[in-house]
Amino acid sequence: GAGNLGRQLRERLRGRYDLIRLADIVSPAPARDGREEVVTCDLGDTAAVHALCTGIDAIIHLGGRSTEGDWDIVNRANILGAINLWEGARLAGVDRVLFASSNHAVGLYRRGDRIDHATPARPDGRYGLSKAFGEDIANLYAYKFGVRGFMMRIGSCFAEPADQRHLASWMSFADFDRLVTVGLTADYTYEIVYGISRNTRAWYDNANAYRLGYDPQDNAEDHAAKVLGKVSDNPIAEDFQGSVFASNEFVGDPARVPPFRRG
Ligand code: 15L
Repeated sequence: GAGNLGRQLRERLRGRYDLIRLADIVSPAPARDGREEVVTCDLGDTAAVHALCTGIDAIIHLGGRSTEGDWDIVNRANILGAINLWEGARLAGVDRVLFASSNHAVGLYRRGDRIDHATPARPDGRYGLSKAFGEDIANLYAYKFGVRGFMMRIGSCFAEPADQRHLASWMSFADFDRLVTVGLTADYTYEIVYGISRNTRAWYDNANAYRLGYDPQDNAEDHAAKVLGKVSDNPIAEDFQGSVFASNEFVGDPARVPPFRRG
């Protein structure tokens, strides 16, 4: 509820539901009316997370670590945090969990690869791996325990594209709202979709999101003039979709990372 995307969504969802409970490890801004509650909660605190899930129909899980981090940080926030959250959802009978997965769950595919919702994870770091774990725990809880899962592999959700890479990966805040609305209302059990706008240069085939009703209205291409040519001088970062998340600590042989092949 206090993070970049949570604050955006809070404004957009305001008044749409009987109750929106906003949680964060730091205090979210105070509740403004009878339809908001704010809770300060560490995702690693099992009892607190279970309590958070009670009396709620749908969880939008944007919490935890949102960039690369040491194992102990990623483990507590994103691995233990995911276990606590999905178990809390199961115990409380929550209908669905929408999860902010990330392009970094598949960040070691190349920028020339066109991947889709069925493409296996290829994490580009500890953070990306924790997002792949979130997708997998959601899969278990969806099929085995009936907690619907909507996995949004978010590209780059910012006010505007900031560099050339974002021409492929950007999602506007308005399209994020549209995607979340699909996740809150569509009929599904478990789905993976890409969290991007209708970008001309997208690396992702987002047909699965469109099938479920996502109709993005923005296109990063409208900002191309400002960001074309804004690239780094790091060849590994420029090679992989995950950019610096992929190149940081990379000591392997890029030639041994195969292109994506279907089937
Ligand atoms: C992410 O997963 C991060 O949370 C976000 O801050 C951006 O770095 C984004 O990926 C990206 O790849 O642009």
